Amino acid sequence: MSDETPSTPALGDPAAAPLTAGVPAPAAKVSGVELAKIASNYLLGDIPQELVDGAPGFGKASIHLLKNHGTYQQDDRETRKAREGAKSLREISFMVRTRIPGGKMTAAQMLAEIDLGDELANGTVRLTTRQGIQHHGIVKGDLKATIQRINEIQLSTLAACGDVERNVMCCPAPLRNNPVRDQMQTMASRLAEHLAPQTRAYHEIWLTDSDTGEKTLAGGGSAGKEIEPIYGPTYLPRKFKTAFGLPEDNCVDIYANDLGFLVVHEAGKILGYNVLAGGGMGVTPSAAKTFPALAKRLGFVPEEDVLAIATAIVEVQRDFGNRSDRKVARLKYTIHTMGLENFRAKVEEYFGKPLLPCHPSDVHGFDDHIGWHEQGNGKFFYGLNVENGRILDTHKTQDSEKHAGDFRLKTALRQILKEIQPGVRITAHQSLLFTDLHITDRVRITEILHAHGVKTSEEISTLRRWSMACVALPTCSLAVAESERVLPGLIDSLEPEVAKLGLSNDAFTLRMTGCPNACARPYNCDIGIVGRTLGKYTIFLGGRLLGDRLNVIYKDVVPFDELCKEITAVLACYKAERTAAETLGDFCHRKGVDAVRVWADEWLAGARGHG
Ligand code: SRM
Ligand code: SF4
Repeated sequence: MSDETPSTPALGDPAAAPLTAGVPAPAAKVSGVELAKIASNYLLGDIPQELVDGAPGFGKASIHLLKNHGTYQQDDRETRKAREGAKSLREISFMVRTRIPGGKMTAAQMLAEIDLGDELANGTVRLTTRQGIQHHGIVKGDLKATIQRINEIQLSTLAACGDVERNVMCCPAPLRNNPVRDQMQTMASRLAEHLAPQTRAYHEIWLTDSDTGEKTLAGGGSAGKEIEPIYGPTYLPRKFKTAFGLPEDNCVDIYANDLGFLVVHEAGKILGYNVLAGGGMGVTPSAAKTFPALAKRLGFVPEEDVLAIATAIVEVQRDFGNRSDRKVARLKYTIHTMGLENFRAKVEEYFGKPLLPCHPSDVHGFDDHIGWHEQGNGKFFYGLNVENGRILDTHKTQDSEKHAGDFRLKTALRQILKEIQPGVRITAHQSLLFTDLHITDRVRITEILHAHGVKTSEEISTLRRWSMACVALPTCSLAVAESERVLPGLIDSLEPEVAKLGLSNDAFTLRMTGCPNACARPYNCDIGIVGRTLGKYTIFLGGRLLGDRLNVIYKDVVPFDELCKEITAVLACYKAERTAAETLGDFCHRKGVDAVRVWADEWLAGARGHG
């Protein structure tokens, strides 16, 4: 990864953050969320009573606790206006997230998730940037049935959200000719299981029949026993995210995670893992103490020490993370506050031995696994690009008016899953892999997609393939601008401009979010577009496909309607001034955003003959 400091700061700046001697925040000042956790008896709280109290939603403490169970209380923000004069402006509904380690599923599980979306949610299914699945629009009365149905298919929502280890990401490519990926994927699943919360509250609330089930209290029945041996009663100060990736294929964006395991391998054998710690993207622009950060290279461990080092790091974060101010409670702030060397020493103390120095290997490649690939065992897998992860049937078009009324991805997927029964994997780019295919399935999958107005991955532009957007409006309570709903249109406008510049085959990442929380990881990609306020965005440049360098602000408060021309001008500059084989991100980083801005503004003003 690059240690160079950008010339123009990204949002927030580590240098501006306070250094407070590396000690935990005083217990007296713990945040409201911490108080809710302390009082909850291992995440039980008042959820059982409130679940059946007849009110449309939950109380404040339960809303916090419910996240750990995989659900968010939300409302469709667009219906608020229509409800003026009603008792409440918010028509409460719930988002439910399934945690799927490494995004690995069966066809039957995926079909069940699609059915669930139709029967209890809003009729769509959303693949996430962390290889999970979200449903929106679930009413309180259906929450238990939703979570039960997800558990019936051997998946879980426990710890999909909340102050715990979230979905463990792992490169999903099913390459059987190289045991490294299989072995790494198995390790990711083991770690997910190892770090899953142990509380009985989840089972008690969601999986016990409330009429006939035994009435226990989550922690109460096991007095004297350690309920949560790793987390303890207050879990972690904040969300915690882990990913497993390869140097030649950083498809999981390993440097954006709290904890990364970068596999070190030679001749088909895993030598061990480089351990990376303290990555995270979210920032609060009004709080200078917040900043996006890439994970730091901490040390190397042999395979047998993966669970132990992960436990040690989680426990250090548990004991030293900030529990009074949630804005600075992620591991990146703990490391910043303690200093990397103190943090490493503390981790080694918890680990019980010194860490070996990092192996020199680092990320140098990236594969989104889209398109047709041999698996290595005589079978194939196919990566289907799902635009922004949204699986639906719609009268809206995929990317042009030509196919209006014609786009039925959900129905196409149902047919593929039922007829061909492939293995399924979700990528960290909100897309799907169908695995274990026969050569003959290629024609049939293409037929099914076309019959439902869905383009194959080969038929979409490189630009669209490498783009992604977060959910944002209307469900996300933190969104200040549109994202998923407007990115396809922006790409429609950009495609002809990119073609005119002769850049249609150039791969660069374009990621959009509806606020600075950065759920589509816009701060380490080539072009980041981050919602600033309704209809206006900040453009970031200078990260790259490899995800190992943060980008910096290029222009701020740009109206949506101007994004196409602003990005086109940057691409024109890239086309004119790049060196051979230089990627967009590397070019912007080398030239510097200030110089790119001067060039692009002249181009837009016509001074360079093309404006
Ligand atoms: Fe996220 C909060 C959606 C990946 C950083 N994220 C949210 C919430 C739950 C909004 C809220 O708190 O009320 C969003 C739900 C919106 C909705 O209506 O569905 C939300 N985040 C998503 C998803 C669905 C985006 C997507 O389009 O795929 C992703 C779910 C992943 C999963 O399956 O677990 C998602 N979120 C991410 C990522 C990317 C990643 O993890 O690789 C990030 C940046 C990395 C990071 O964590 O730093 C991310 N989400 C945030 C943050 C900022 C955290 C921070 O440390 O500042 C928030 C806000 C918060 O936690 O306070 C947030
Ligand atoms: Fe919501 Fe912001 Fe995350 Fe987008 S980036 S889903 S707007 S929290």
